[in-house]
Formats: sequence, C-alpha cells, structure tokens
Amino acid sequence: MSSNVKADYSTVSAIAEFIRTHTSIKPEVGIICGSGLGKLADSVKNPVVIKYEEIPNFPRVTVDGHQGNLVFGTIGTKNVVVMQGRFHMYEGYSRHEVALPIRLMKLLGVTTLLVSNAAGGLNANYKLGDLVIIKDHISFPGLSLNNVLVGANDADFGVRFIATSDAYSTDLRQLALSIAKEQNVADIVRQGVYVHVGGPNYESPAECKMLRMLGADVVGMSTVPEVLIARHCGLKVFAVSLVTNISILDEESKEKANHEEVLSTAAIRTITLQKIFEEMIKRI
Ligand code: 6GU
Repeated sequence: MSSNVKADYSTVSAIAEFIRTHTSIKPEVGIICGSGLGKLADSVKNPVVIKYEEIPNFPRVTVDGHQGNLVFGTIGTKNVVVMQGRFHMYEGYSRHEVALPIRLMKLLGVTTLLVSNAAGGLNANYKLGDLVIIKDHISFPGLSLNNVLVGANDADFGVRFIATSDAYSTDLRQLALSIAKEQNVADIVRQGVYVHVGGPNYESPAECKMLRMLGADVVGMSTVPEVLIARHCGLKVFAVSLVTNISILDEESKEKANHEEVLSTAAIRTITLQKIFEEMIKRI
C-alpha cells in the first residue's frame, strides 16, 4: 500500500514480461470482481493463478471478502484474466496502484473489461439482489481532483483529456440485457447511474437523499477509477452493480449498512452474475 510504484509504461511493461514468464495465455477479456464476487473466477477453465504478492511491484489486498489473485485461463473460447481482489483509494492505495492492474491487462492484450461491484440501492424501486447495469456515473472523487488520471499524462497509454460520454459500451449493455432475458433473470436486471463516493464510511441518510436528488441509482466506492483508466487506454467497458443493501434515507430507521450484509447478498447472486458474464464473454 502507498508504495512509490508508478503505473508508467516501463513499469507496467516489466510486470507484463514477468507475467508472460508464468503463463503463455494472452487474455482478451479482463474481469474485475467486486466485494464477495470473487467466485466469478470459478468460471475460468484451466486456471493459472498468480498471487498478487508474487508479482513484482503489484499492490497487495487489505479488505475481507477480497482475495488477491490474477487468474488466467479460458471462459468459452476466450482467454481471460480475472482480477480477484481490487484496490480502493480509501485503503490508502495511490492512483498509480489503482491504475496499474488495468494497464497491465492492456499490455497483456485485453480489449474488453468487465467490472462488477457491490453497491447500495438508492433508487426506491430497486430491491436487494438486483443487478444494475451501469449506464453512466457521477464521481465525487473524480470531479474534485482525487481523480485517478491526475498527474502527467502517460501518452503511451492515452490522451490527456478523455471523453466519458461513451464510457459504458452501449453494445455490451444491450448484450447483457438480451442475455438476462434469455436466462430468465430480466426481472432483477436494471440499468442505472452509479455514484462513486470516496468512502470508507457508508453514506448518511442526508447524503443518500442528496445523491438520489442528483440522479444516482446506486452508490459505491469503486469502479469509476478503473473505468477511467480503462477508457484512457482504449478498453471497451461493461460494469454492473449488485445491490447488496438498500441505502437508508430515514434518520429514524433501525436498519444500518454493514459489510456482512454486503458479502451475504453478494453470495446469493454470484452464480446469476457468473452466468451472464460467461455468456457475454462467449459473444464478445
Ligand atoms: Cl450503501 N455505500 C457505498 N458507498 N458503498 C457500498 C454500499 C453503500 N453498499 C455496498 N457498497
């Protein structure tokens, strides 16, 4: 955590070289698993597991429910790499550490990134366990210079000023919706706006009401930094939130958000999400 490692081209290239000495698998699709969703890696056939701690200059994990592995293998006919365990800024990771795994995927050959996360449901129509395909985001850290792209632009990866209007691929969102219909889970799948907050505390009721007024449907502490890095280096992105808890908008409520509920709800939907991801990967 908070190492001096930079996610510049030469550092990331050296890590990519290290990976290539451990596996000849050239991944096309990268997958990032959110809290409690690490089982998505179980879909990978003939897995080659490389622990984060074995990889030089790679960050280490600190949160319960997150393992720390890169899992290489195949899903359907595609070569994939799954990031089992991710890095949040609230843990104290630098923007370089958050960027590094995504840029590594890029240099290993990934062209499409699939991201899942656990999130609080702000939209009153959402239920526990709903899957919310992210169509757009609001990022409080991103808007206020706690943006993962702050710093000298690394032109080897992308341009200084990137558009975010097309961050979440329309094609991939449509594909996910069709698959959800085919798999008879369309009733729990929605599309919405993800609001990215810094964390690590869950939002207060007043904050939740504000976020709702701003047009957000789900709230979480991840994903946007990875998506920005991915879009900067030209990856196609699909992201989905699992509603692991319903945000409390009433100060008198006896309910309260907790990490255990987040993990137990995530476990219920792991298989559903796994099946959607598997089918998407086949058709990408
Ligand atoms: Cl309610 N808020 C945030 N910020 N992150 C979450 C969450 C809520 N539930 C899961 N992750």
